[in-house]
Amino acid sequence: MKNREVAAMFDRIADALEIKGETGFKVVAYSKAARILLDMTEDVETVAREGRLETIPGIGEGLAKKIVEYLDMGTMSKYREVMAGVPETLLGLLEIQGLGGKTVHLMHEELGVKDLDGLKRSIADGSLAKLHGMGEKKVENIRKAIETRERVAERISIGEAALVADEVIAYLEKAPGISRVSAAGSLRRMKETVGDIDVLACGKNGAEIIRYFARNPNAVRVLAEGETKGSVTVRAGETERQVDLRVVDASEYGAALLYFTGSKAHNIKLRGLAKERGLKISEYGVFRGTKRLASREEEDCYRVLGMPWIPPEMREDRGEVESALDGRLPRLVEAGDIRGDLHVHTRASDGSLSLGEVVDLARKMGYSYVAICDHSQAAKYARGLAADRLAAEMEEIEALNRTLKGFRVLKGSEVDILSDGSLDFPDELLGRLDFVVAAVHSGFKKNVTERMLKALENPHVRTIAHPSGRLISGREGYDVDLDKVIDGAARLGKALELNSYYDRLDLDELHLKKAKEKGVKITMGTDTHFADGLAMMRFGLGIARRAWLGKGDVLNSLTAAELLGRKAAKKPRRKRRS
Ligand code: DGT
Ligand code: CA
Ligand code: CA
Repeated sequence: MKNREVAAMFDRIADALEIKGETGFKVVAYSKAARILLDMTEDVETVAREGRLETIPGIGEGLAKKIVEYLDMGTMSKYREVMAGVPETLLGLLEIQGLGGKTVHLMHEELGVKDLDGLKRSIADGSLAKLHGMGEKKVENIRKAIETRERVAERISIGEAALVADEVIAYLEKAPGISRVSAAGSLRRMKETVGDIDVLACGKNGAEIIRYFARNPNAVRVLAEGETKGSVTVRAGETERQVDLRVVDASEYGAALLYFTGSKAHNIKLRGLAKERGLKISEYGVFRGTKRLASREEEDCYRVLGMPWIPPEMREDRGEVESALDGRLPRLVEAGDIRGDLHVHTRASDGSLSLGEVVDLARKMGYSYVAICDHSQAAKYARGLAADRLAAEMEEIEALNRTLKGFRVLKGSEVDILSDGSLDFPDELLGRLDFVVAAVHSGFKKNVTERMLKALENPHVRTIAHPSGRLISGREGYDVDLDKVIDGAARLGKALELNSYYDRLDLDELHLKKAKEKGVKITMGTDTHFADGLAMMRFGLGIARRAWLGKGDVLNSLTAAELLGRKAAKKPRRKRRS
């Protein structure tokens, strides 16, 4: 049904007429026709085909002709005529809730408002409120609407974006005639923050898929709904997120996916390379002259450019194209390489899961071990365990392990690094643990570098949790020199954590890269407190891959026996009797 499309055209004509200063029956006729079309249950195309348009109350001869023109040609000359001369920036203001064409016209004429900045100034200096028909209350609503729009403009963490995108993609997979659908853009590249969410699809009828997309029950507003491109906003926590969908032909899916995955810098690099070779690359394919050499799969496009497929996480023009051309692309760590989660909380401290629940969830992830790292006593806010409670937990774990086959719970602790750099538990107790993560939870500004280095010197400490302490949602991290911590870890043969909780992702990709260069191994843990948290390993994995980490850089690729130390790893294997 094109009812909505035609209605949108009429609405925009009405808006544009108002911005141009027209009032009266003409404007009313267009917006009324738009409403009628939206309320109509019959398909406007059917009504038009049967010549019954003018029988609809509110649609006269003139409007009927325009509808027929649009259905036949896909354009409306009246629309183009009205739009001519209306500045984009003024039209853009109509997106703000509570702002109609009439108000925009008045603001423009009387206050000289040309764009959003001008509008904000007229709110701030009180001139908007004095405008005819305005008043304080209306202005306050407009001010709030602007705020909401600007919140949409902020970036969100990959974890929040993935939640939205997963839902949209699951919904789209049920679209009529859809054959492929994938995330693109920064989300597919697993960037730690995402601006808008890009989705690519192909299927039989693009317009139909986009109509279905726009009807997503989670969609707050439909920003665009066309033949090949749709755009909606979807609620994501406190904010709204823009989701862009493009639908392409199956024969061009790979080229489009490559283009819309980006990054822009990667695309530009490929374009330059293609040019050097007398080729051209675009969202439609790789061409020599007018001959299309590749477009169906990403692999095909890369191949005709002389290189293997490059994982999306690497596509930032940070040397990946050169490596690919030289056949030196590293093999990145994969989900299947991760044998366990090395930082999990239970309800013994501030988590919500029992030991048994953690084990069940870890097994569902396909793991063969998990390290329980509850907080230590100094972390009072987190119900940190005193020595006796830790000892009790260790006993509970040992008892549980005796009942488990092919799975091992590691006795661990997230032990606080105190203000003098000493640890919250005595060495004797730490020595009885399988896996010790040391963490700063207080004194964020006090000698953090020195304290971390001192903690790394303790023979029982394997790794430092969330070394920067930042939160992606906005908390500044510790006052710490991470380069020195990385050097210290390298010197002492210790690891550092990639905390994979979506709001941490700490170390970040830059420092992971530095750590790898210095030979420092990485431990990955989700730091989960909840049932759905173990699955966040995928975000850590994305960041690890963005830092070019391989299987060998990540201690989670070891077996539990290997992790527990050389002795265990070197034990001669008993020959299995057949
Ligand atoms: P974001 O949304 O800010 O987190 O970042 P992206 O990378 O998702 O960027 P976005 O949504 O503006 O565009 C999606 C992809 O489309 C981008 O990664 C590459 C491609 N693209 C967009 N604009 C351009 C452009 O001007 N040139 C080229 N070569 N590619 C572009
Ligand atoms: Ca994007
Ligand atoms: Ca986009």
